[in-house]
Amino acid sequence: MVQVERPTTKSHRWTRRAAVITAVATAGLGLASTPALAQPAPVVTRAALNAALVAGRGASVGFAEQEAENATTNGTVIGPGRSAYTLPAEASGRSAVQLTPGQYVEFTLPSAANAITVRYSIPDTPNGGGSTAPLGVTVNGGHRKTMTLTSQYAWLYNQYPFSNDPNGDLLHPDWWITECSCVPNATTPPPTITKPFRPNHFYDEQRLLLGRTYRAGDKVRLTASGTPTTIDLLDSQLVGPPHVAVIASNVLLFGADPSGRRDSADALDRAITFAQRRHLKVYVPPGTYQVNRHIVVDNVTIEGAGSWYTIIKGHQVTLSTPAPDGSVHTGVGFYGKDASVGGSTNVHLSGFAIEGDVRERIDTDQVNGIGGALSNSTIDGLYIHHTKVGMWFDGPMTNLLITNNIITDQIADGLNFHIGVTNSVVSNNFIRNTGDDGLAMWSEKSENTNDTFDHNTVQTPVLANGIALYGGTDNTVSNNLVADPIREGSGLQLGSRFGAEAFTGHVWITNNTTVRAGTYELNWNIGLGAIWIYALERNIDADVEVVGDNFLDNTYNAIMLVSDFPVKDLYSITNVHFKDVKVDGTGTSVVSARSAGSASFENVDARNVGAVGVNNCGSFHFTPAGSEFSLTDLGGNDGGGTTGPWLAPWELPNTITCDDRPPVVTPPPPSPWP
Ligand SMILES: [Ca+2]
Repeated sequence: MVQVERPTTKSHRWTRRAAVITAVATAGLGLASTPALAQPAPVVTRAALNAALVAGRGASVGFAEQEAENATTNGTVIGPGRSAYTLPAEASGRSAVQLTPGQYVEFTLPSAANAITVRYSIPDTPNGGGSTAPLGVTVNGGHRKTMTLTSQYAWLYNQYPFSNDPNGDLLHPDWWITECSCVPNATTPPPTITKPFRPNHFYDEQRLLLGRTYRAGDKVRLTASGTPTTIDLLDSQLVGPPHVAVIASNVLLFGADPSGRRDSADALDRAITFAQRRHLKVYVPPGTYQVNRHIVVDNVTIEGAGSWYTIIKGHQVTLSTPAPDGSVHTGVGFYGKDASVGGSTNVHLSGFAIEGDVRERIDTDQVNGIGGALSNSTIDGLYIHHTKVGMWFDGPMTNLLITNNIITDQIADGLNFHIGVTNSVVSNNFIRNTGDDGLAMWSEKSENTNDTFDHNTVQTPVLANGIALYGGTDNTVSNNLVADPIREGSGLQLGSRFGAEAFTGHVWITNNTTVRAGTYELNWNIGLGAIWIYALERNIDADVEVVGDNFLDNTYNAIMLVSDFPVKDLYSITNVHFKDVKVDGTGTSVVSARSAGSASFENVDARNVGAVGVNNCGSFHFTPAGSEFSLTDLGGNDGGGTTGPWLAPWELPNTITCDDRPPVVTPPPPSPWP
């Protein structure tokens, strides 16, 4: 992969430039340099971390990310805070800036830019459904533009599958809930349920081409007007000129409307048919194209001018009768043929945006950005926004390469390999604000085999996990960066659940970094681990190799191995191996074991550990023989925290140290490891 210039490099360069300006100014005035003349250097981070801490991990992206809480503002910084259902918890870095109308946050560009992405939240309407509000954008005090922010795609409430109604009663009064530690409709007197119940999914993001290129050091100011506005971060970048394909089946020649006024779905179909007959690719020039259904793709190449220029945008459409697959809506999406009719092959999609219109979660609806079965295919450089799942594949299928895409603001997963997806790679993609797992492999009915998630960045999934594997054979999760999972999930999960086939062969979890994971699990009322290995429906006994991973600033634990209490005597977790792992900061323990089984540890170094290094409950029988979970010390496991070395001899091999809810000791921020 091409290594692009890291934001820290840009930041240093800007600092030097600022120093030169300051020197010239002070020389002219004959004054000594004073702090008042120095410009504050822009703070560029990755997932709110010093980029040096995550070098080589996560996606290499064309934009620089700046957190609002590090910028100049006359508003109010909120957070940091990690409690679900709050604005700070869902913000990158668990902090943001709140503006009342007239207040601003101002970012200093770290490098030349002609485009920005703003991640923000504005309030919902009292009865749900969302509203819009203007946001003023100026550069160096001029060049005023207005973004129209919306909360129509944000703000969900209540229990699965969630609701847009802030005033609704519980969707499942027969489910146990943690808020009352009870089953509400089986409780007398009935508990009082606070409304809105479990508000979440507060943020959305929006892109803006600035219309010209500004320089490093120029100041982008965002000013709220009309409504209180929370700004989480700003991404800035220099977007290159539109890609032009001359020899192609151009959709304009088949009646597509780049103004977005007329429906262009049929025109795209005609351009695809022509391209297939003449062995051409399809080209979609700059413009916004209205498409309100699936475009079925097979044996075709479709190129846009780049995701900032070519926008395929649709309304959600209610079907008059449900589709055979159970959908009650349709919407914009590019779909391979269903695997039951052989799937599609040789499909290549690149360089466009898919803007959906999905505002509620209906799991039977096929309203995903990309769907169906795509073998021997590539998907590169798309921006997918406001669909249910960015990319959801139902195999069997094989040999799909997914690179350099951005998937944000989804109702459910970012990407899911479902049912027998094999020999496929997901690399260098950026995922933010999903309503379920960011990246998942779900081996339901048949195994996903020999797939890789490599060098992706996943930020702020508001529910579930950054990256999750549910069963499968010989799959790899490597070099990813996962930040800020919020509830009912964590950074990385290996789960035998959701009807998945067993893990078999090897599972490689290699050189990933998580930060601010190890979340609170509200249904269990305990803290999870940044990596969460969960035997719910089967044993986990494949060769699991966790090597070279860094778990930073864990809210609770770094590592959790658990079998749910009702099945604790049925399933175990064995054959898990941790090597060359760094743990920097845990609110509680390095390892929490709540299962029978075993794991080995070699060169697992930890510091700033807030509780006993190993919280070992085993399978909760507490016999004189010790815990049902044993640890093997293969050497080099150094460091610790408040209670001494994290892997002390007295803990080995299976000393019971079980403590459900140890106090949380907030660690210092992550820092370079000597
Ligand atoms: Ca932030």
